Amino acid sequence: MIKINDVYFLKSCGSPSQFPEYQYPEIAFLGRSNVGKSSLINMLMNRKNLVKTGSRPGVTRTVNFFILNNVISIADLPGFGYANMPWGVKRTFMPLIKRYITGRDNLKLAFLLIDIRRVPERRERELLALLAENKIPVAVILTKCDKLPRGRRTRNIKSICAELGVDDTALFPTSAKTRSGRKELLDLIAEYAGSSAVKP
Ligand SMILES: Nc1nc2c(ncn2[C@@H]2O[C@H](COP(=O)(O)OP(=O)(O)OP(=O)(O)O)[C@@H](O)[C@H]2O)c(=O)[nH]1
Ligand SMILES: [Mg+2]
Repeated sequence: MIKINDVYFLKSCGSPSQFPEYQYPEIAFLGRSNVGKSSLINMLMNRKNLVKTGSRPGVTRTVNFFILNNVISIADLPGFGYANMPWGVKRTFMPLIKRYITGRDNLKLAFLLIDIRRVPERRERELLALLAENKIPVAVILTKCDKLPRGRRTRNIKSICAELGVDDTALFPTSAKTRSGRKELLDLIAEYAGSSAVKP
């Protein structure tokens, strides 16, 4: 398990040309709006307000980069689905997310977050396919597990596995509220920390 010694916000980017250049291997947090990407980062990093979260979808509207322990970077992405922009325009961040996945050499591991109460849909399968094409390993993270009793949780995990065609060992149940699943994810992050950011 990686120990959180030092984590800081580096940069917020609305387009790929602004993405930071460095040698850190990067972990991306992907998933639909409101699934809990930003909350999970705060929970993992032991910080209440490192990243802004909110009850309405569309809180994160740029790619936000964080540096952990000076060895690994974390990218918090906007959700796919639609976000209500302040000036009353709806926009989808799917093109930005896809450009991030296909163009980001630093990207070493993707966390694809899925709300445990929902079945994965087309866009999640689309992202899994795009990540596979780009040879990026993926961990499927189930969020908001505190919202279901244990029996329903087990049933939903089964149907999510069936839908995605994966074994339940490929899924990581978590809760930002109860902090469950934190150790498993920090272990996974530790495996990638310190690896080279250069693609073979
Ligand atoms: N009960 C519960 N609520 C959660 C959990 N994780 C997130 N939430 C709530 O879900 C809402 C959305 O959380 P965010 O972390 O902002 O979600 P996001 O995926 O970053 O959303 P966007 O930035 O809009 O894409 C907030 O009201 C959080 O408090 C969880 O594990 N349990
Ligand atoms: Mg967010």
